[in-house]
Amino acid sequence: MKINMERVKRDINNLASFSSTPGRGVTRLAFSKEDVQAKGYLMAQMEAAGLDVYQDGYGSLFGRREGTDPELPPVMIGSHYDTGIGGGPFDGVAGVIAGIEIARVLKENNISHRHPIEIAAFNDEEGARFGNAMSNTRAMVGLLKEEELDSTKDIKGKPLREAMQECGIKIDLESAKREKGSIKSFFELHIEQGPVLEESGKDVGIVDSIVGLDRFEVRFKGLSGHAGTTPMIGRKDALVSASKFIVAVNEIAREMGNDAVATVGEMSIYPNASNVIPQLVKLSVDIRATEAEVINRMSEMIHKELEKIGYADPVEIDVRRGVYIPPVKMSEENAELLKEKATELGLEYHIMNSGAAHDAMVMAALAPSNIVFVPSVGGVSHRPEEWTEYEDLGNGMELILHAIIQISK
Ligand code: HGY
Ligand code: MN
Ligand code: MN
Repeated sequence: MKINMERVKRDINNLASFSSTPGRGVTRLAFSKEDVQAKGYLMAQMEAAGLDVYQDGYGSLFGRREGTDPELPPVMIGSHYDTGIGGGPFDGVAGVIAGIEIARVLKENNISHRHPIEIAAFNDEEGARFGNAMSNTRAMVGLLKEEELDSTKDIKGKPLREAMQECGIKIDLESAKREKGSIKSFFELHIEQGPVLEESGKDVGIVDSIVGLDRFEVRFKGLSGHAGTTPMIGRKDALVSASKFIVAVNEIAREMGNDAVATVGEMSIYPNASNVIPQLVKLSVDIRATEAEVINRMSEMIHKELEKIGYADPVEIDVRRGVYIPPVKMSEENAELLKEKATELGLEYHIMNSGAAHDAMVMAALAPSNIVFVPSVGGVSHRPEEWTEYEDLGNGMELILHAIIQISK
C-alpha cells in the first residue's frame, strides 16, 4: 500500500496552473475564475477516486468514501484550495491532494472501514480577496452570519454573496452548519510555512496548538486636494496618518516580544494620484499570538494608538471588524495516535505550535482536530519560492493514511 507521488506531483502542478499571476507565483482568490477551474479539477479527481462528491450550503466540496456503517460520523481529511496573492504551489492544496491520494490508495487496496471517510476542499481560507479568513469552515461551525455575506466586499466593492453566486454557489448557511460530534475526527496535512520543522531535522511536525488571529480593517478619511496649491498647514492627509499608524503597529508587536506578531499587509489609497492629497486609506491589521491575552493586549494598544492619531490629526478613523479566532489546542488523543503511527513508519516527529492559521483551528469546534506539518524549504511561504520536497510530502501523507485507517476502523 503506497502513496503514488507521481500522481501527487501531477495534481500539484495542475492546480498551480490555475493562477491569475502565471510566472509570478500562484494567485487563486476565492470565488474567482481560477477558483472555479481548481474546484472542477478537484471534483474530477474525487470522482475518479471513487468518491461520492457533494457541496455544502457554502460551496465547500466533499468527496465521501462510504464506510461499512454509513450511520457513523465520518473521519475527515481536508484543507483549503484558495491561495493568497503570489503564493506558492503547496499552501492548502497539498492537504486537499493528500486526502484525494489517500482515497485512491484505499480504493486500490480495497481497504474497508466502519466510519465513512470524507475528503474536504475548503475555499476562502486565506481571506486574501475579502479580508476575512477561514470562511468555509466558519460556515460549517455556524460562525458565519448572513450579514457578513453582504457587508464583506472586495477591493472593487463586490459583496461576498454576489461573488459566490456568480460561481454558482447556492448559499444556505443553515444547511452548511454541522453539529458538534457529526464528524469523528479532522486531519489536515499542511506545509509548515516557517523554519522550525526544517531546523529540527525531523520528518514531520505534529501540531499541538495554533496561534489565535485577530484581523480587522482601518479606514483613514481625510480630504483630497491639489498637491501644489494646498498649503501644508490645514491639510487632511489620510496617508500621513495611516503611515504613523503602520509604524506604531510594528513597534507595539516588537515591544510585546515572545511570539506576538502584527502585520499591515494590505493597503489601498484613494485617489492614489501623485498630484492629489490622499483622501482615503484603507488598510488591514493582522495580529497573532499563542496566548489570547497577548492578542487582546496588542489589539487594545493598537486601538489606543488609533485614538491618539484621531485626536492629533484632522482625519476621521473607522475600524471594521474582520475575523477573530482564539488560539486553539489540537486533539491530544489523536496526537498520540499520530506519534504511534509515525514511530511505526520510522518517521521522526517534532511536536510544535503553528504560527500560521488553518482550517483545523475552526474545525476543532466540531471534532478532535489535528495538523501534520511537512517541512517548508527555508521556511518560505506566501511567496512563489515556497517549496516542499515531495519525499517529505509523501511522509506526511503516509502518516495520515495509516492514522485514518486505524481511527476509521
Ligand atoms: O494567514 C495564514 O496564517 C494562513 O496562511 N491562512
Ligand atoms: Mn494554508
Ligand atoms: Mn496561506
